[in-house]
Amino acid sequence: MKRLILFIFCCIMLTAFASFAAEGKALSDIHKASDITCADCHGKMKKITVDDNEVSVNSSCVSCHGGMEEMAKLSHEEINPHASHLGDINCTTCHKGHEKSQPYCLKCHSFPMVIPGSDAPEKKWTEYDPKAKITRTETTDVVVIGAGAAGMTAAINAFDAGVKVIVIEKMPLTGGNSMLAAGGMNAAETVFQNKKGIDDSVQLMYEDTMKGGKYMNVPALAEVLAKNSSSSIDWLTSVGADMSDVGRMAGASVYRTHRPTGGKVVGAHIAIVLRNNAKARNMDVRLNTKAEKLIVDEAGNVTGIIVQGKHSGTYAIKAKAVVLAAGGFSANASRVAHYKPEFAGMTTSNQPGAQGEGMVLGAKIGAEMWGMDQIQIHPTVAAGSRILITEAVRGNGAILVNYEGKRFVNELTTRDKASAAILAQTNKSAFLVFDDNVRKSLKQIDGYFHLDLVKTGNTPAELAKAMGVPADALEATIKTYNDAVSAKSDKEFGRPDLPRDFKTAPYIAIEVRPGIHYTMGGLLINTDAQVMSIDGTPIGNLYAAGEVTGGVHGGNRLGGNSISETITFGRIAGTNAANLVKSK
Ligand code: MEZ
Repeated sequence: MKRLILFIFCCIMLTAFASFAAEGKALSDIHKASDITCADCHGKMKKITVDDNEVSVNSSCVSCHGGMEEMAKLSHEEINPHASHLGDINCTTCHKGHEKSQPYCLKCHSFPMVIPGSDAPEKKWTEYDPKAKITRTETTDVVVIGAGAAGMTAAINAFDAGVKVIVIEKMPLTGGNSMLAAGGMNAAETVFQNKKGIDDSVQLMYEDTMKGGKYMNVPALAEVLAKNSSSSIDWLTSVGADMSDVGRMAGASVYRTHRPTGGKVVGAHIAIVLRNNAKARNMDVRLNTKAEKLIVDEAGNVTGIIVQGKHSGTYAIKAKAVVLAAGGFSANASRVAHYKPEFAGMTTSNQPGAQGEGMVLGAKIGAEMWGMDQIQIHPTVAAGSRILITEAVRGNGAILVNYEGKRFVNELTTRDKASAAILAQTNKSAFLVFDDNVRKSLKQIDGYFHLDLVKTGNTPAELAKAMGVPADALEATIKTYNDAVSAKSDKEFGRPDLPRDFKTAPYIAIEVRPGIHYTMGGLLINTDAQVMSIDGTPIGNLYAAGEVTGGVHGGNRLGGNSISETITFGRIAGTNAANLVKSK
């Protein structure tokens, strides 16, 4: 009965929404027209105030409409955002009361989806005004800027070391770009490699990382990455992550890319685990809160930050240590074009928040910037989209085929080389080609079907027709490749790992093009995750971790090393920040 009432209520609301959407109304107007008052959403108070996490309005949404699970059951559309991979996020991530509502996923995807209030005016962050009134000052031990994997890891480690932590995140949800990480996390000498009999070493991971980075990496940082990778897997496991599946990424000598069972997407899993850990500890994580400025004392030591809360305005947080974990700038097209004019106009695999403001905060107080023009393009972003087709698809067996129906590169070469090879082909694109056995080996491939990115055929010739490539050429390519798999040797291109031949229908293809994926440059740190200044000394009280930093990956990052970096340097930054606080 309760369900029926809820269903009828939602139908009435949706009908009302549909008619209002056409008139450009915000959600608050739509509610008002259904006799829902301000107090129904905001509670009875003399002056309406909304906290930056929008907790009270979210609980009002849930008390009327039900939570994500209930909402997911009401929708029978194929694309069901309430059942999405983002986990338990605020309703207000997508639905806004007084401004434009927009499904968060539409910032990157182009699903045919309109939600109530989607044609109301958009609210943007106001430009930082140095003269803005500081409305209040709070104090804490450690403040962490950014709630991606690096920031949340740093925050949880600092919190567990016994200090008071505030995390700020400008986006309406935690996860950052890490949430989109698909392939996995590189680590050497792990329990999971051991169980599978994989012979790997810290030294080999270090060498692969240096070679992949064209030996431009800061060696000591690459060493820290490799040395701590196994304990980072242990730490993630201890907080509830499943990193037990081990695959292989381009540029790696062995299977060392850890991910959840069945080859599920790693980033969303880790983001949800870290979010749940913060929740379980009742940590102070402030969404919709943007860092504006690092506060420094006369000696140049960082003593806090000035932030802008979406609702609460400009305020200061005084802290004994600050951890910058605000990510890279792959989604900042003009900044990318500034450093790499040849990448202008390219798509990106990144979430819209990846703008690089954290680097600017550091640069403004004299931080040393490392390799800002070292920008990585990922070879396989689905053509015409922002959807990354994980390297794990190639790792699990897919080949790259051009419009002439031929292979043209060792698919497991590094990203820079694979991208350059694709850009040299007809249409500057290529197809990932594989069979149903490869599909079954990697759970996340089902998502590409769901997103309608695949072409299929019951035979190689049928697939060729769907792709618009010559059938005889594709048939010959697949036969030659299958022979190479049987012979365990790829004479044509020297692919080092040939895990599966293609004999099981349906045959599958996804058209791909390179897209901006990762910025290797950023704030130079030392092995203690302290941010270095241009005069070569660490900046007092300032730590950094993740993509906001530069130097770990050199001139080209290996797939799977990013999540590895976020967890390892996040742990180091959080622990060292806490130790510093305790030593004061
Ligand atoms: O680390 C990455 O960027 C990665 C593994 C991406 C991917 O292709 O899945």
